[in-house]
Amino acid sequence: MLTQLPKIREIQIYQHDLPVKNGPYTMAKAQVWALDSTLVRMIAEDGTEGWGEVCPVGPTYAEAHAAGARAALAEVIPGIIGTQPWPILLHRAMNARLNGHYYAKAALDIAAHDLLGKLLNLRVSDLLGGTLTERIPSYYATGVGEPDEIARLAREKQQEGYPRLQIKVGGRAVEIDIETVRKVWEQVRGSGIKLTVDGNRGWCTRDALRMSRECGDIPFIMEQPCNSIDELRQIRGQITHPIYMDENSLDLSTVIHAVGTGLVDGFGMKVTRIGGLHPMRAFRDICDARSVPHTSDDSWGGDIIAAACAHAAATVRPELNEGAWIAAPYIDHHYDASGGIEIVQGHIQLPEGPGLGLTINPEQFGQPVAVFD
Ligand code: 0XW
Ligand code: MG
Repeated sequence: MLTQLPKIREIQIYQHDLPVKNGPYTMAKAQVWALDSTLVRMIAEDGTEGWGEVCPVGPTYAEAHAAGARAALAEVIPGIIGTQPWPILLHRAMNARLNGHYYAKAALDIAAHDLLGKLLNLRVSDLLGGTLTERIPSYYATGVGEPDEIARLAREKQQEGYPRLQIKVGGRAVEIDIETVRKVWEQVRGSGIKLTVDGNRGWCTRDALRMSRECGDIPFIMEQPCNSIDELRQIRGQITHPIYMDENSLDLSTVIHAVGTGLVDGFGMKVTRIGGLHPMRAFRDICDARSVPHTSDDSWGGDIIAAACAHAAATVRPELNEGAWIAAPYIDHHYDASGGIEIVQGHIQLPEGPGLGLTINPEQFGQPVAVFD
């Protein structure tokens, strides 16, 4: 007799504020002081529960915002009550009620993976195909800042053990960005640290070309320098620096096109933007097939997002693994008081327990903003 999974009985939505420690956090087109996170608690017929989260880093970073996530969740959740928490069934049921809005659906996808792992006594990384590492590389992302200060921070983070640095640029004169990158390089050159310069869509093609020409001796990766795919294509043949796509990689179809046409050399991928861990697995395998490096992170979020990113990143072929950025250094509390996800010497230890490996007490979030059963 094969085991049938218990069905999803109830889903609760919570709202939770995450103030930015030592804020604001500044990017080319966004400055944030506090983030509005949305949590979902998925409870099965037998009382087992899974947690999911989505936390856009403000309303201008991506085509996503906190109130939009909650509205989309209210639209899809009635369609998944009574479904078994298998990812394929879940995504079918969600897509039958709402087109797109992947970032909102991702919260339910993450909760279903957590629940599934708890029901089967397996870690999420194993559900995703198998765990390749217990110690996941992370990276430090500076905000846009004053050149000497960013250079000092870069040195400090390199010495702390981070294997990779992401320098934020854009939203100001490109001369200051160039000065920043040159000063960072003076501090970390020879250390072996990987370097990315992230424009967060903030440069015009002229500025991206200038940065590449004036820093031709510095081996950085240029991440999402301009706003659109067409602009990336326009600079692609004119620069020698590798290009990674982040914000433009909105769905698997775009990823297939970008990989298939050789438009970019890698991705900064966000688990929620692509729709959760199930599509993330497909994304990982597309990249694996063409040896395309990528991150496995998100734009912001607490322990739930951090754990989801860590589990996804633990399954990536090591040569292609650009690591998992998590927001923990900017958040002053954990959802799981004793087993929260932390960065130690630039790396994240994969949690040991089933599912995401977190223990979460819902009382800390107050009353749910919506309950569906
Ligand atoms: C560095 N991140 C992963 C965090 C911020 O949300 C922006 C993002 C990125 O790479 O663009
Ligand atoms: Mg980025």
